[in-house]
Amino acid sequence: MSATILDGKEIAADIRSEIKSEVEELKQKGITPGLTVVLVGDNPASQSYVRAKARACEEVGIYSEVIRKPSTITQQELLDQIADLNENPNIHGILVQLPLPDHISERAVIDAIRVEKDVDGFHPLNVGNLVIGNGAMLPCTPYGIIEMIKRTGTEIAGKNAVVVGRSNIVGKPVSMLLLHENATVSICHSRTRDLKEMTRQADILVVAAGREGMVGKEHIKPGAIVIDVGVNRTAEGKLTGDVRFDEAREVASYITPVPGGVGPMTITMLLKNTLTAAKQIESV
Ligand code: L34
Repeated sequence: MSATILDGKEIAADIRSEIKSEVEELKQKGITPGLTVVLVGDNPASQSYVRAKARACEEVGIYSEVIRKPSTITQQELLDQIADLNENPNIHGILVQLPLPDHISERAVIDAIRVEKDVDGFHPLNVGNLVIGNGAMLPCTPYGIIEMIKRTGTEIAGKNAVVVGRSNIVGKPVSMLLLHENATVSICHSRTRDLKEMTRQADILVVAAGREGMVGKEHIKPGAIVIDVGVNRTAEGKLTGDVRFDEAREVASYITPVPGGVGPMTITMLLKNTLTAAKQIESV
């Protein structure tokens, strides 16, 4: 069997065209959704993701601006910048691209973002609401992953879902979303004793460990849905996932490629969250 490839670009394009028409409706009511992305330092990967985010905003008619700050900025200066954006009536979404330089506390910065404008869904109140199932702003990558799984037409309820990785950005929140969809969820990590034994039980396998090629066909139950969240650069500068794609596709039923899988969905759900934030803040 050869898996069907879950084309993130194609699914993203469908969702973006829905977002675009909703943005047009809002504009007719005099509201233009606005997003500010704050980029600190000159990490090349961050620069490329931030450019892609700005381009995507433009594509759907969302106003966006990128504020670039040198890596020497102090934490207080960054907090002051966020305080300004919290008060700016034209800006409905604030995203501080991670990682931040070591001398700045990511937690302090995220906590400073007004919760209604936290389009990353990283603020503790949004995280808490996500756990409770209380209508939170969902973090973009996990939100995109659930959309991709749903679009396979597969019923998630009752399935075994295994998540490899326990980060605050992906592993933990996607586990919660899968739980809300009534999957039986296991979370694996670097201290898991027998990874293969766990992942081989997965009907839905989400790999977000950040280790190039760590999952191969021996980890995959035949017919599983495999979602690869890895974005690793090889020595030659090529982008690859955490899953060995060529062998995994022989076993899986559906699989996401890297690039062109989860990445474009992450950006699309950011657009969706910005639209949602604008509607909530403007009460429409
Ligand atoms: N605050 N920081 C904050 N929010 C986020 O949601 C992110 N993330 C992660 C890094 N830091 C963040 C992103 O945006 C990772 N990430 C991200 C976003 C988009 C893509 C990859 C990672 C993406 O579009 N990837 C393309 C390839 C891009 C390339 O060639 O470099 C893909 O097709 O996978």
